[in-house]
Amino acid sequence: LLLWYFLLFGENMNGTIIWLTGLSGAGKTTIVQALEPHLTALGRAVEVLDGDAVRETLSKGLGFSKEDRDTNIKRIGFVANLLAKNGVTVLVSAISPYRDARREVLETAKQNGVKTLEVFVDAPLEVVAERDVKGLYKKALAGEIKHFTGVSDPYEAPLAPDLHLCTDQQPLQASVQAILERL
Ligand code: ADX
Repeated sequence: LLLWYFLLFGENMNGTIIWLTGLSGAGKTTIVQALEPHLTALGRAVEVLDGDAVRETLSKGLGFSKEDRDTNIKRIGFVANLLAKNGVTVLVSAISPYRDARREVLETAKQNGVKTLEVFVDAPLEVVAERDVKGLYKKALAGEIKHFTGVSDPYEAPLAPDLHLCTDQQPLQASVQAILERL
């Protein structure tokens, strides 16, 4: 009976948190959007927590001071953990510039028996500023936005990420494939 129970529930209880960190415009959201259908096709329950979207709901009103960013990451981490404990594969895309905040969330997840994958979505500042999808780098470089990550605010790159994707050097599908292989 125990074996039956384990086979039925034991392996499937815990989900996974795939945490994408990196500068604005590095490609986090794009990768998540391309990855999601692959995971759904594998029969996984998938949820996405995207910094931009979260800041319109759960983190509405928060700014970009270190304190507010850490609060944002704690909230995202809290929800990600609740979902992952119930078997969901959670895709997080948030700049999450502070190492300690990321570590705290991912360590809590591991303690809950949740699998974690810290993915560093990396592209040089010159490249993301050139892409400037949202026009924010232009403003930040002109001094119109204070505390902009990578320009006038810190970004602490992961020292030992589970995956390091250089989005200026490989196509989107290669990044998606790399994550799928790590899973
Ligand atoms: S985080 O630092 O708290 O993880 P998050 O990923 O939620 O940030 O939000 C980042 C998004 O907010 C950016 O993609 C950009 O659209 C917007 N944004 C507005 N102001 C800033 C700023 N000062 N620094 C970084 N991103 C900003």
